[in-house]
Parts: sequence; structure tokens; C-alpha cells
Amino acid sequence: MKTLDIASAVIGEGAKDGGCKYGASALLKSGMVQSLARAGRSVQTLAAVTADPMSARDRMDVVARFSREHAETVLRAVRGGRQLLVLGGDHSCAIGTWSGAAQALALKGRLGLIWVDAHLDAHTPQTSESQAPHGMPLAALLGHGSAAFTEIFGWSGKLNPENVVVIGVRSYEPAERALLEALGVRIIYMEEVARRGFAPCFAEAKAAVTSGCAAWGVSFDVDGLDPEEAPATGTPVDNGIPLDQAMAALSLCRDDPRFIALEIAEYNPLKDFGGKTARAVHALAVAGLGLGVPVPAEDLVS
Ligand code: EXY
Ligand code: MN
Ligand code: MN
Ligand code: MN
Repeated sequence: MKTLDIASAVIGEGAKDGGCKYGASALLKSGMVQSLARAGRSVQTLAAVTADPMSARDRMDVVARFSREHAETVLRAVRGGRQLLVLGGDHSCAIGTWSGAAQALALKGRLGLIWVDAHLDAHTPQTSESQAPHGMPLAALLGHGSAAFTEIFGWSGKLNPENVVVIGVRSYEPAERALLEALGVRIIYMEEVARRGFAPCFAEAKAAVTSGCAAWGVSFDVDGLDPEEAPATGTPVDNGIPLDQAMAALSLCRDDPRFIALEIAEYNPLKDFGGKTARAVHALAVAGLGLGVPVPAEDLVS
């Protein structure tokens, strides 16, 4: 079994409410390494990459600089043959995570990605009303938006639309939907998840993103989950994915040697009274990356 590297993406500058900046350190303090070790993984914690404070420069610039540095960390881990857990951070960290993964694979083949989120995250600066970078990472990875986001490592289009599936969506603006539809990205809205169950949708997504790809990963925005079970997130949206279904689905990542990284973003510990959402995040990580029988959420983190 590969060693598991944990990369801390210390960034909240991509969101309006910066609380997610403290997500990775809070998850490590609450025993993420121990949770994964108990699930049979040998874990190595990488030096955290931290975004500059916004007083120093413009927000897009902060995110761009962070993305380049974080992408290098991910590139090294994937090239080194290690599997990766990326702890956000607001979801703008995905720009660096999947640019680094795509660069590591560049000569071997394509990268597939399942994007679990209440949102589409597919704005460009031209379409975004909020101008919040965490609403833009998926567009950037598909080659649309600010060049500072799309051109990391000097090339654009880190993801191909046919190897991306977005699941759990229930809050978006028309322009981002129009972009993804024009590109032909498969979007599984929350109504479909509610009807079919999350695990069957995830299994379909896995088949799509792995077909013809050298490797694949999952970017899991905590706001994809139902806020009753995971309230401590930057932008909660009602009627989300049930945690037990998310755990069952993520266990489909196990034992696939092509599964290179799980990213969990948008956890805001400043809202996590009682640690309920931390427990949910531990459960997701163990479900996707652990060995043996998936551990119930109540048994993780005291
Ligand atoms: N679509 C909204 C915007 O662009 O401002 C909300 C984005 C929230 C993004 C969160 C991280 O997934
Ligand atoms: Mn997101
Ligand atoms: Mn979201
Ligand atoms: Mn938006």
C-alpha cells in the first residue's frame, strides 16, 4: 500500500468568509493522522502551504500565488508515488491540487475527477457576481477564466470535460451552468441524487472519469453534505447528501491503484461547535482512504 501524504492547504482568501483557512490545522489537531492510522494507513504530514494575507495584495493574486506553490507540493507527492489527502482551505485550493496532479501525469495520460459540491464552482471573473475565487476552480481547471489560474505549469486545460462529473449540485448561477453544459460536463443535480441515492451516482461518475484516464481523484466540498450533518462549512445549502451515503460511495475509491488523491475543502472550524463536522470529515477521509471496514462517524474524534 502506498504511503499517504497529507497536504494542508491553508487558504481562506478565496472565500468571503475566511474561516476555512483554519480547516486543515483544526482537522490535524482533532486527530486526522490517528484516524487514518487506525484505518491501516501509514501517514506522512507535509509542510503546510499558506496563502499570503489579503492586506498584502489583491485577492486573485493571493489565490494565484498560493495555487502555484500548492501545485508544486502535490506534484512532488504524486510523482513520488504517494497517495494524497488534501485538507482545505476554501475550495479555491482545488486549482493547485488538480493542476499539480495533472502535471504529474502529463506524459502518462489524463486525469479524471469527481467533484462533489452543492455548487458548480464554474464561474470566470467575467461571470461571477461575487468575484469569489472559490466559485471559480472548476472552470479554471477546464481552461476557462483568469490565466493566472488556468496556466499553472505553462499549460491550460488540466481536465477534459468528458473526464469530469459534478455531483450534489443545488445552488448555482445560470452562466456557470451554461459553461459546463457547453463543454459537455455531466452534472448530477441533487434531485437526481435524492432519487437514485448518492452511491449509485458516484459509481456512474467513477466509471465515466476513469474511462481512458491514467489516474483519478475526488474533490469533496463539505457543503455537498447535508448541513444537518455537516453544518460547519463556508456556504451551507439545505437538502444535501446524507453522510452515510457519502461514506458508502467514497469506499469505492479504495483498492483502486489509480485513485491518487482525495481533497476535502470548505471545512470551517470556527463554526464547528461540538466538533460534529470534524467527525464527518474524518469519516469521509477514512471511508475513501482507509483499509478494512469503514468506521462509523460517531466513533471518530471525541
Ligand atoms: N456561486 C456562488 C459564487 O460564485 O459566489 C457561490 C460559490 C460558493 C462556492 C463554494 C465553494 O463551493
Ligand atoms: Mn466548492
Ligand atoms: Mn460548494
Ligand atoms: Mn456564483
